Amino acid sequence: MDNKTERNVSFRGSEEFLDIEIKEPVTHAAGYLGVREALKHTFKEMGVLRSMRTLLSMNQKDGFDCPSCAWPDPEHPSPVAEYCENGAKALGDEATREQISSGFFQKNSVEDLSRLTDYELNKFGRLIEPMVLKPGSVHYEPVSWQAAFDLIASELKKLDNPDEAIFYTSGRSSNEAAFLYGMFARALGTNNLPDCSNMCHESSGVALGETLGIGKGSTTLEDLYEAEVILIAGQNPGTNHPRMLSALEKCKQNGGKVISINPLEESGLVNFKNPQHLNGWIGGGEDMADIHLPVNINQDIPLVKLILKKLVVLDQQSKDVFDHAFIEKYTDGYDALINDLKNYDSEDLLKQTGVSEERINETVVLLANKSKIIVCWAMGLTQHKNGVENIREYINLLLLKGAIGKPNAGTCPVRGHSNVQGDRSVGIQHFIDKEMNERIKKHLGFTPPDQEGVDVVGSMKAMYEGNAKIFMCLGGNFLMAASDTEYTAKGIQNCDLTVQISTKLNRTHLITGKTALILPTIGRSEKDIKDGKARHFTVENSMGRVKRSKGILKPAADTIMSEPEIIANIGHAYFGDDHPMKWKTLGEDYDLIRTQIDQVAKGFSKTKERSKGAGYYLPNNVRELDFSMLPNGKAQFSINRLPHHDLEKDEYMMMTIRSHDQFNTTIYGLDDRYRGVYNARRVIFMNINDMKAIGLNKLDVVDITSTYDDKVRTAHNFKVVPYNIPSGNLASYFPETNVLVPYNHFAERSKTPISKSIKVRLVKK
Ligand SMILES: Nc1nc2c(c(=O)[nH]1)N[C@H]1C(S)=C(S)[C@@H](COP(=O)(O)OP(=O)(O)OC[C@H]3O[C@@H](n4cnc5c(=O)[nH]c(N)nc54)[C@H](O)[C@@H]3O)O[C@H]1N2
Ligand SMILES: Nc1nc2c(c(=O)[nH]1)N[C@H]1C(S)=C(S)[C@@H](COP(=O)(O)OP(=O)(O)OC[C@H]3O[C@@H](n4cnc5c(=O)[nH]c(N)nc54)[C@H](O)[C@@H]3O)O[C@H]1N2
Ligand SMILES: [Mo]
Repeated sequence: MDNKTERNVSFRGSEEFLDIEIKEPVTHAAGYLGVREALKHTFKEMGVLRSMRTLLSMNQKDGFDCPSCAWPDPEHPSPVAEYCENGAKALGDEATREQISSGFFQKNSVEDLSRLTDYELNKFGRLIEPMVLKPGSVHYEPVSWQAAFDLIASELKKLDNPDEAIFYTSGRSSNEAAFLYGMFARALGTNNLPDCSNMCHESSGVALGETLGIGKGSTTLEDLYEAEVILIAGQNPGTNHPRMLSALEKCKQNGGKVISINPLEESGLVNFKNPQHLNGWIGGGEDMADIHLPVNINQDIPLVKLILKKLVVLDQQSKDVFDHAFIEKYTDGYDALINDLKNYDSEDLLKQTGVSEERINETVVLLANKSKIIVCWAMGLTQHKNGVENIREYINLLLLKGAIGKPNAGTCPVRGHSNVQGDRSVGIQHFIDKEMNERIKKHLGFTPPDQEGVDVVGSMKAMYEGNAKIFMCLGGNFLMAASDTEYTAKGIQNCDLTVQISTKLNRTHLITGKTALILPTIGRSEKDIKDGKARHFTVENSMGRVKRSKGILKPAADTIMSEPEIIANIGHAYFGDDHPMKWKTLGEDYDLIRTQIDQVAKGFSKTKERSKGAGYYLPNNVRELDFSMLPNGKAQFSINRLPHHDLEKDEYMMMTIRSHDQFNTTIYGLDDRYRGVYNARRVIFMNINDMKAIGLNKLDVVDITSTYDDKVRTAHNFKVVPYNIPSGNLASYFPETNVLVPYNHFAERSKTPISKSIKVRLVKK
């Protein structure tokens, strides 16, 4: 297939403006308005009765797991409604009645479609037929399932080396699909298994692994209820994990305190009106954050260091601020940490944080005599050059306070995609796990490769440099999610074949390899029927609990196929019947996959039985205070450097964040109700004094540029919105500003792109 195609497609989409409207930001999250908004959206997409029936099954014991975030379900879900506004939107988006038939692609070329916005692309509805885009063509055309599987197999067979194929996974796939996918890549002979967590919580995984011996959090949902202090750093639960607010509400009602550490005062952290209680509809709701620390972007390390220095002083006076018995018994590196803290000047640290000393002192007083402390975090900590160190610094605080491995205390990295943690647990990873490889050999009967594969950044580079020929994606929207959109687009276009297993249309279906396939699949909320019987699959939530999920809706069309079946068919087309993995049968009977997961994936056992009802927790060494896998068998204090950005005089530090109307690259709507922005996404939030200083007025139009390694990148046409954000900091929405994130700048060790600390300039138009 060397017929070179230069399709005239746009990786940027439309950069036009609509009629933007700006209002005051809303301080309280959820409540009546949240429910109304959720239902409005879902009713429109799905119809009223279908919506109500489906919402009542979401996150219930015999129902399906919400396709939105990974927040866990309570032991006893509310029988009326165990969902949130954004879960309802995610459902409406997946179960929409809009559909894309083959006639659609006859009418619309990929070139024309690529000029639309991501919002417009998503609105076309569900993909329902397998489609192929042939070399030289700009129109997808229908293809039979078998022809699609055979095409993939024959292209894979042409490769000189299995490492010329890359297999990406987004975190919505079930454990069963992810397991088959990971094992297919290994059976083929490659560990090229990048996944969305490389752009997400990889820094958390690395930091937690290094310090506590497991790349996952240690708290359970119930731990939050009676914590004395919960720190929420770099996370916006009101929008991204709304059901977490119910847990925070319980904590507050039990006398706990909440501290928010964030450049922005995000609405759910100011006040929460719980729609499950009457006072959430008519009353004032629950005030959330007792202390808000408006830290400058990427200045968490100086902030935590300053807090630690102040705690050290108090501990020297009373000897009971730190848990010395815990430190002695379970940790390594205490003296080095305390000595290192002496190297920093408190005034300098304070200046770097941008926070008032009064607020920091309040925080120190609050923390001094408490030990049931939980730190929750998300992308505000992970997506920086020092993402791993950010998290390790917060872990230092927990270790000093003995707030690890006890009830109501510990680490809580709040995961993104609803099954991103499960996908990793069952083998989606580019690095080598020797023990898992041994189990694969023993139980699956083939020898997996022992050479590390590529992660997301590695995949982008491999494609750009022409070292990858086939790029397959199990869900997601790689082009828009990855950094440096132009670089990524060129890489993808270098491939001979790109394959998307997807539910909805996105830009990665339009910017493709020479040949491209769309393989439409069923979503979380839909029934997966085989021989008249409905099948279920399993997922793992943010807190390590494995449970079943079973959709209840009729699938979007009878021409779509489940993810495990698609992968099994690809496996069969490539390996045939004569392979130790019985691909065809695995795709038919998921219990067989679950048996293999039990044999191969660490901690899984009797999943078939134990995943029923509330499911079961995977083992977690931190909960057992077992650090035997770490140096000296102890949890590790760490010494983390201060961040240095060396901003030029006209440079700002910009973070790319989510609006209230999106799920990652899926844009549900154009409003960000909590931040008061309506009908627009091309906006940049800026401090009013910074605007005055350079003569910018509200809604002036600017281009944003970033300069790294002498290369200037530009995002065109953004309207300036004055906002309560610390001076020198800016915020814009992802994915529109991903064009500015350089492909070769990422977190040390985790390689997570620096999406939250991009040095930029503004150019007035
Ligand atoms: N509705 C909805 N739900 C989602 C998603 C979605 O897009 N929509 N995405 C899912 C996914 S995959 C993920 S990973 C999560 C993401 O969940 P979040 O991490 O909450 O998402 P972001 O919008 O990236 O917000 C990051 C927060 O960190 C703050 N921040 C940025 N830089 C810094 C910093 O240097 N220090 C501190 N302390 N704070 C900082 C920002 O102001 C912002 O409030 O949500 C998941 N849930
Ligand atoms: N600048 C910047 N970039 C970022 C981030 C940021 O904060 N700033 N966040 C990063 C983070 S945290 C993440 S997790 C990544 C997200 O990266 P991805 O996971 O790649 O992106 P999504 O937008 O979640 O993928 C959406 C697509 O998934 C498909 N899909 C939805 N449901 C299903 C399903 O059930 N099965 C299948 N097969 N397909 C499905 C649909 O076709 C939909 O268009 O983006 C990262 N990129
Ligand atoms: Mo994520």
